[in-house]
Amino acid sequence: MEFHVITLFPEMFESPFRGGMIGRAVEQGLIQLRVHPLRPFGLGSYRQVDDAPYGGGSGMVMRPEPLAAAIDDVTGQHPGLWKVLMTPQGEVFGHALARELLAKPRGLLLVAGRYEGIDERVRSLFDQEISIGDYVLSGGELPAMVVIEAVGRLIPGVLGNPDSLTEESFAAGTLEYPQYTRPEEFRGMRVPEVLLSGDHGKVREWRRAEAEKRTALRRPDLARKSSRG
Ligand code: 9D3
Repeated sequence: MEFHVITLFPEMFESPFRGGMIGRAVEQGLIQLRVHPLRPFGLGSYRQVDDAPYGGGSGMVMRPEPLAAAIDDVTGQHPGLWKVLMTPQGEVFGHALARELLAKPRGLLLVAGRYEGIDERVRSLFDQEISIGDYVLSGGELPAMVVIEAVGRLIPGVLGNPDSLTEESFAAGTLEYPQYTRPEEFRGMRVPEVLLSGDHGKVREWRRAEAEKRTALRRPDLARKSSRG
């Protein structure tokens, strides 16, 4: 799958995707990640990409021309990309949205904004607007990386172990069951006896019940969703 990003800070995308699962998928050709700097599309000899807001106020707004030129350039070379603006005003990202983005056949173009926002007139150039949650970040770069990681790990072959996908807790709508490894006793706390019993049927039932309890207690919103199916 192809991921394209337009950003003023292309170097932010280097180290997070070098190692790890996504880096490996890029090396294997399962993911193509292309980061396109916005700066060369800036105006004048200073390559200006922002300006003061009409009507006054503090902060700067991204001018429409550089964004539009960068989007035209990328989509001219790669037709059919699903164009996403990363913005605090977007639809809140989650597992269901990750699955929808995975299904975009020509890949994704994620645009990361900076400053106080973008000129309202470039909104119409996008297919979708996405936020990663209700907290303030400095720009759309980290949100774009979150989307790339969450969608990327759903691509068949990207995860080492295919079991971990089918058991994915957010897909099932529950939190994970409690996990234990060695030693059998740590600071007086013992591993639940059932996990040492070797009875796989009992283990499965215990885990299901614990996951359900934990979800009801900590994430009643998820519990309601999963009991509705
Ligand atoms: C503090 C400024 N805010 C109120 C006037 C507006 C604002 C503008 C730009 C707040 C954040 C940003 C930069 N953030 C993003 O571009 C962004 C983001 C985020 O901040 N949180 C969650 N998801 C996203 S996606 C893009």
